[in-house]
Amino acid sequence: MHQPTLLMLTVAFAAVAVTSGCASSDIPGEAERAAYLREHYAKSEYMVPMRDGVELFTFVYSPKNTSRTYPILLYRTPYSIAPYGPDEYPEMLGPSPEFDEDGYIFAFQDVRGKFRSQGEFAVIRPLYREAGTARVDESTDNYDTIEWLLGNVPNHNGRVGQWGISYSGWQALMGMIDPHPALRASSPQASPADMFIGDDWHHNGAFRVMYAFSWLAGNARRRDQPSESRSQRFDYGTPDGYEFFLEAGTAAMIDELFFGEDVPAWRDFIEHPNYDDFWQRQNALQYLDGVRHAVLNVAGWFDTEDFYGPMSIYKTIEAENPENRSTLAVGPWLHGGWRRMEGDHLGCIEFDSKTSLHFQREVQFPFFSRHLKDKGDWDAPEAVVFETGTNRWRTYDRWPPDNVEPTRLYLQSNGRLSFDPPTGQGGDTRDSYISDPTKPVPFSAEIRTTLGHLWKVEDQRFASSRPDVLVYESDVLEEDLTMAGPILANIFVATTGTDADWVVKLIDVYPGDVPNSEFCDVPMGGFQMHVAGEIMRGKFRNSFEHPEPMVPNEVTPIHIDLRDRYHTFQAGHRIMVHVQSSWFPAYDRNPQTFTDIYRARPSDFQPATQTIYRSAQYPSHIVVGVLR
Ligand code: PG9
Repeated sequence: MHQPTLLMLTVAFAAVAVTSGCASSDIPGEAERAAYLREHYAKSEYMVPMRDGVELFTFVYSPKNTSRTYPILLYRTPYSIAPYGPDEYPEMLGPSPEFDEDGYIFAFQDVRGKFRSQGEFAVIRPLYREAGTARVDESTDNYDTIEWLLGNVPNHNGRVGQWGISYSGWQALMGMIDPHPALRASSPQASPADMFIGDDWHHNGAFRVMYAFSWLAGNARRRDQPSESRSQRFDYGTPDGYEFFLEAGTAAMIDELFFGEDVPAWRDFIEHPNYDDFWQRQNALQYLDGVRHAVLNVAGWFDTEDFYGPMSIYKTIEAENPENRSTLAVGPWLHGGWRRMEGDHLGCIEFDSKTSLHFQREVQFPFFSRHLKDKGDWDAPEAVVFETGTNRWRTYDRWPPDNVEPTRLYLQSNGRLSFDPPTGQGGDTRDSYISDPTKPVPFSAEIRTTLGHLWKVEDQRFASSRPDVLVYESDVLEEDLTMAGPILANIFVATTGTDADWVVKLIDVYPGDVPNSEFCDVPMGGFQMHVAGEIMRGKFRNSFEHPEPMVPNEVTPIHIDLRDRYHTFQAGHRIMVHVQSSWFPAYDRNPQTFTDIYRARPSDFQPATQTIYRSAQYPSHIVVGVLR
């Protein structure tokens, strides 16, 4: 998330209008919103000293009404706490407008090494006790900041809350490790947890080259000194990212062509192609065994950057701290969409209500009010989850819910998908395609240079007609089928190469007579909604630390966690599965020759024949949790 204070403001103040019963013509504009905050909040700026002497630039907005005390709500970001200047106000201070109206002391901080703060920035800095470096990290910076705020900002009530989305959500997560005792409520939202396994940089070891490239170009350039200015937009010289990344080649070639000394963090990818110490030290999950205070974990079903993070953080807190009552909230949102969109649709897919407003008012605001102000009747639900397909909110006292039955969906002959296991034996009980690294399967039908947020809600018909994508489809469902919890793909494959990527997508196929959506001009009859999908890099199938070649033409089981979902395939719909061996340039290309992919030579990139088995002996299938 970039520019937290400027995010989603149209939506937010539409919400104010709704709360206060204003007609839509009364919705205030940006200037009015900032004027409201200027009238009610005083802005101060500080250089807050950390234990190593480095000072972090911090704004504090305090209510002018000092007749009562307020909790402090902290937000720390690498994306700038603009607007800078003592008289410049943003359009919103809290996670939603309710906070601004209710009164909090809002503290915003540029993290170490970013914008006006001193020090050096490290991308997802590991805890110092692991890195063996200076005795500071983002956890100690959180602690020191809270300590300083409590000692220097007047009129607080002694309680602190912290929230943030994505990188700032990860900052909130770092605040939860060895937390300051005044920290009473944390809401890490779309926080990454492990950058090799499932978040921004890699999924199961496959490199998210397009995203990593744009993020590092924009956020990780070397700087000479603190400054308010941002990096210039990278000029791709073409609107077509598919062509750009095909021509740019491997990570090592990208380094040579575009980054070099200017973006040192890019070298980390090249130096650490496997799940070595460098990546393991960044895995936040290993530090979550001391979380005693209240936590609200937030995720979006359609988040293409950090979905693994919040789900695994929630599950780890549950497992490691059984007495902790943390809440999981998951809605039908893209990355951070609960703050910057109303949440009534994504692309063509409609959700029938303003799901973000529901979350903001019924979950997030009561959570902080209860823990920071002892106000309201918030009784922490375990899980507040939105069921896509039927479009309703549900609460559960555990996630995944109890009453799910693991059920297998098998790949069958003639592109069929069924709940019955295959019976076929022998030679023709398999399907093959040629995967050619010079013509990888695009991740999107759109021509674009950056990944964007909507590719996982895009109609998948563009992919199902390719010869290098296998398609399996169920009969028309006679009744609704609800899946809740993890989805796993267990496929039996063979390749003629020595490495290969395996992508499995689970898709909801709409009936032919579905009316079109007012939100897009895609014909909705036959729409292929991407429900879940993941990639597994073949060489990591047994170990992320110690890659192994695939043995040419040997039948090999591949297990892919497609992550949790809560979706109803409605009667009249069909279930579909796609299998393919590239997803470009969302993921870099596998040369299909076992090698260090970041330094692969052009001659390593070879077409391969990929085979998927669907026999009694090798019954490739997807396991879903069917809700009873
Ligand atoms: N997903 C982004 C990110 C998080 C952590 C590291 C790098 C990038 C973000 O939106 O902040």
